[in-house]
Amino acid sequence: MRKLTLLLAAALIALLAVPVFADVPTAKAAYGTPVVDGVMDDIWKTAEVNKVDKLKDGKDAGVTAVWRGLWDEKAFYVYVEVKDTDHKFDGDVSWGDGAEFYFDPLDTDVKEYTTDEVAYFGFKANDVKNTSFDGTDAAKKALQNCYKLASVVTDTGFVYEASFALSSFNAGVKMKAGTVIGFDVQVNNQNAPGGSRTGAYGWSDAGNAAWQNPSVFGKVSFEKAAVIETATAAAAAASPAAAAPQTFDIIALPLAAAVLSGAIILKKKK
Ligand SMILES: [Ca+2]
Ligand SMILES: [Ca+2]
Repeated sequence: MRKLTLLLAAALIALLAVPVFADVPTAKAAYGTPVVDGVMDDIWKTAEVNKVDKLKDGKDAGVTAVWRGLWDEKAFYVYVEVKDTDHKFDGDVSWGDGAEFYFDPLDTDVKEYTTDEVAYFGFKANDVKNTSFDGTDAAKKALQNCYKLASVVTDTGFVYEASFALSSFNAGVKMKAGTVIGFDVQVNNQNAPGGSRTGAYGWSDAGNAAWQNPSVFGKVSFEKAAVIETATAAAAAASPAAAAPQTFDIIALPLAAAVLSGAIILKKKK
């Protein structure tokens, strides 16, 4: 009987230990520093790919999108690729083809935008200076002053690359491995005349609630730089142009790029 009581108590503790955010997605941001220009750096290839595929508003028009995250001691970086062949930018900022970035960098899970720890903004893909921020006055100003954003419009879609100096947004944010932030991406699509949004897709938020409720954001953890323990890889990365078989160069060059960017730390075997 005592054993059963103990088992029941353990089951109850396990249940209570399940975090309240269990239903929001989690993502990993790899370590490294890209150039914010809308062009994919090699370092982005080391980052996890996350789908922005929850239709949160309006109708699905076949638009698809993915995002990746990186971090370093200065900033959190985001790279979003959108496939959307019908470009329209009419009406309000949130109605035209574009995107929105949501932040809860201290992972507070608050349920409204009444604290300075949370804020978000949106923009149209063809004019990233045409923005719309929301949050407290202090939070909006802090977010406005901490980011860089580039957009590239092609026939087949849009690319957004951005940096967010989150410790300047809020001094309490620790830019180090193990940090977890609240974050979400929304992709807006317009493909009909009239200046209205056709539909919107979210990474985490599936109910068009993120603009009112930061607790629906997903979670992003800052991962440690990968460590590869090999003596030969270290030698190859230090001198990628050294005479070596061609097949080896194919591996050595991206490896060297990743090492230089900080995503991979080569450690000589002892
Ligand atoms: Ca870039
Ligand atoms: Ca569109």
